[in-house]
Amino acid sequence: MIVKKLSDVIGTDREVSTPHWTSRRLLLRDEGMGFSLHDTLIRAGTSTEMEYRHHLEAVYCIEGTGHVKDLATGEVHPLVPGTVYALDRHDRHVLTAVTELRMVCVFTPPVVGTEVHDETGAYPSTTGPETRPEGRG
Ligand code: 9YT
Repeated sequence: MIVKKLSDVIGTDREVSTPHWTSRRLLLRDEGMGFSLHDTLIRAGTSTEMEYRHHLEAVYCIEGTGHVKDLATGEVHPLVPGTVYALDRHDRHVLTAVTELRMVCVFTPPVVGTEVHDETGAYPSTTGPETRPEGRG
């Protein structure tokens, strides 16, 4: 059994920050669960366009308010604590934090650890030939 706390991750290389968010990566590929689990803070006032073409992601809002826009349909979904969205079609979307959002994020396949967004808003594939986690965040 793996047991750890958020405080075990903060201040380590499992805490990954960009100008828009800080992702505390509790479970990664190396833990062997088949998914990764992140406790992520999205900074108030930011909007981030993303498209995880190599991953599926579920995002559960536990603190804060904001909205997520589905760029395929134009629909805007409000986010309040207790709301989950799941990018089951690798959906291109814009996440906006009105106040700081705290989100529990699950990725499959799991992220390796240091990924930030590339210029398309994706994390690199860890199952194909393109395996180096790098990008602009
Ligand atoms: C909700 C979201 O996608 N935020 C960007 C950061 C990412 N989910 C992560 O690695 O925690």
